[in-house]
Amino acid sequence: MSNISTNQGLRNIAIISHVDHGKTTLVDALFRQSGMFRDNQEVSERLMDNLELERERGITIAAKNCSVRWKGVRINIIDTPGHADFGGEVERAVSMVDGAILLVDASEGPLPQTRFVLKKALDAHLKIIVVINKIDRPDARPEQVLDEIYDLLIDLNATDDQLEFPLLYAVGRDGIAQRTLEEQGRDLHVLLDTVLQEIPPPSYDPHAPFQMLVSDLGYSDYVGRLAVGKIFHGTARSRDDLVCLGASGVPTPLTVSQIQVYDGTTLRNMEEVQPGDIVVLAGIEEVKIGDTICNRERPAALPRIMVDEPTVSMKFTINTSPLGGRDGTFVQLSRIYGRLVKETRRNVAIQVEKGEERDSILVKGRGEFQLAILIETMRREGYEFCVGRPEVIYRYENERKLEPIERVLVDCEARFQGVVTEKLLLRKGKISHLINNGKGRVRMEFSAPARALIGYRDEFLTDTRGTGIMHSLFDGYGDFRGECLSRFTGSIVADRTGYAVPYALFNLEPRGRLFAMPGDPVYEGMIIGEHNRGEDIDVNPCKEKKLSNMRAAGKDENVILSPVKPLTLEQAISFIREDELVEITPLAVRMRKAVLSAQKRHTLRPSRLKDRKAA
Ligand SMILES: Nc1nc2c(ncn2[C@@H]2O[C@H](COP(=O)(O)OP(=O)(O)OP(=O)(O)O)[C@@H](O)[C@H]2O)c(=O)[nH]1
Ligand SMILES: [Mg+2]
Repeated sequence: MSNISTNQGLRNIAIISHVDHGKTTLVDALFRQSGMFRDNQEVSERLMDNLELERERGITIAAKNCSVRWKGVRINIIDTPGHADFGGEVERAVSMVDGAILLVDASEGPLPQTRFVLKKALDAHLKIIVVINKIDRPDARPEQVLDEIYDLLIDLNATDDQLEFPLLYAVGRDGIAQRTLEEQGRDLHVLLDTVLQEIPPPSYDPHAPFQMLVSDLGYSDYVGRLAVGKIFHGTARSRDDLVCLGASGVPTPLTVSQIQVYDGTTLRNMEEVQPGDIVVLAGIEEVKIGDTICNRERPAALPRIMVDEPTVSMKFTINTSPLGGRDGTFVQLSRIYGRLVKETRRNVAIQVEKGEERDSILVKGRGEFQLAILIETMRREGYEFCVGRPEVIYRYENERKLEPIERVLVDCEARFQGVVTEKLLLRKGKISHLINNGKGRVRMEFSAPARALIGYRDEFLTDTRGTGIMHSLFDGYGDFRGECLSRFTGSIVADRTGYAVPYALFNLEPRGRLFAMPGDPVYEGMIIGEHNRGEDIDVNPCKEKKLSNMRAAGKDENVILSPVKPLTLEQAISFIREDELVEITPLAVRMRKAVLSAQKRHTLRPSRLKDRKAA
């Protein structure tokens, strides 16, 4: 009696790569060529990037399922994000598939996140198809990139089997793939054929009862909570009575109210679903990612999805600023907490707990960018709150303090090598590799504490005049490398409530970089600029010029101010220091001291009394 069958009519794959190597664009082309659209149908670019923030920023944030049909086989495809902060999405995706297409940019070659996603795929024993993409780039160097891919696989201890990967070259944007560099591909048929030949169809035990691993959650206005995942064994029909096994192992009974499969970018209702398929099941409200939905008579849990631990945390509090509570619909701590808990149900890489101090919530994730995206999403939903500086999560091992370390890859013009090295050493970085290609650019690799990199990216871009490329990847925990400042400048802080006026701002310009513009509301304790020096200064941004009889009043308004670039949410989050907060409302992002009153601040830190005198 055979214990293994395969579902020949199906393939499940994930598309993985470093950020921007062309995953979502390739999925578009696969849709077009598998006959999903009418010939004349208008189809938007990067169809799978359907979240508002994804379209605005041109990146994928959440992994998403879809399917194409090829030669009678339905191929379930998961488009994953390439940005390191959304790595949890990749971990979720590999739990649903039997193979992966690894895209590597023909010019950039494997980068830190290529390593991360490839490691996840190898650990999950997925069959890998390597596609060297964007060979149309004028600076493409596919032969070298192939060598680098081998090096990477060897470095990741790939087996001989894994080293014999099927290889294709592609221009995803034009919908072209080919087996060799010489031939001129015309379409993606060779890629689709390779998927059918090389990726094993899902296998299952024909005698085992129904078992499905919940890898994603959704919501429908009609049927409520949706559980998304792969059926490992067995079949299910609408109205079946099943159970859900949570982390505690206690079974919760459920009746299937609807069951669907992916059909292109939409869902199709099914009467019965087959083993190996990725399905969307309705009928249970209380379900979490990692749970197993299975048969009532013989319930057995599948291993829960393993995700990396969060490395960064941020404190959320209610907005206590004088301007607080005006724009937001949801301002109470309980509402903010409820929304954050809801996020953890969908997003396996985020954790939420009540903070140590009263009225605070601790949110943990993989990076400050991931948390910034969450904050931006909440703000657009009408939430209002304050957040503190992102802090890395330390670990302790027998008295040893450990901190998250990143592997940092820098590619910049040789003339900037000095300044970049200096800045990274200042941030407790250590250089591990330096390659000068002799053509004016250098590649350097550092290992640096994650905490020191928060906020460094902007500085790096300024230092390299926007031409430098920097990638970083979490590289495990290492010994704490000692204190270092997060920012070497102080803040320019407003000392009263009012509106900023041109005359006062003009006079403050020599003190540093201003963020406030004339007419902006300000309050005591609000940060309106970055001080040139290390300490804070309290200033009066509302001060009008004293009118004298000698001059016409209007003249004072005629000062010419330097253009001001207000900080974006992400910049603000990485700008603030430990004793500062970012105030977030649906309409504004402001920075402030945690303690607003100047007097209280200065009694807290007597050493700063002199700052006040300076002002
Ligand atoms: N030259 C060239 N550019 C391409 C090709 N495919 C995609 N691009 C461009 O590369 C950029 C990134 O494309 P995406 O498809 O969003 O990349 P992605 O891998 O999905 O990015 P993330 O999901 O954010 O990791 C876009 O500007 C595309 O137009 C290609 O074959 N050749
Ligand atoms: Mg994408």
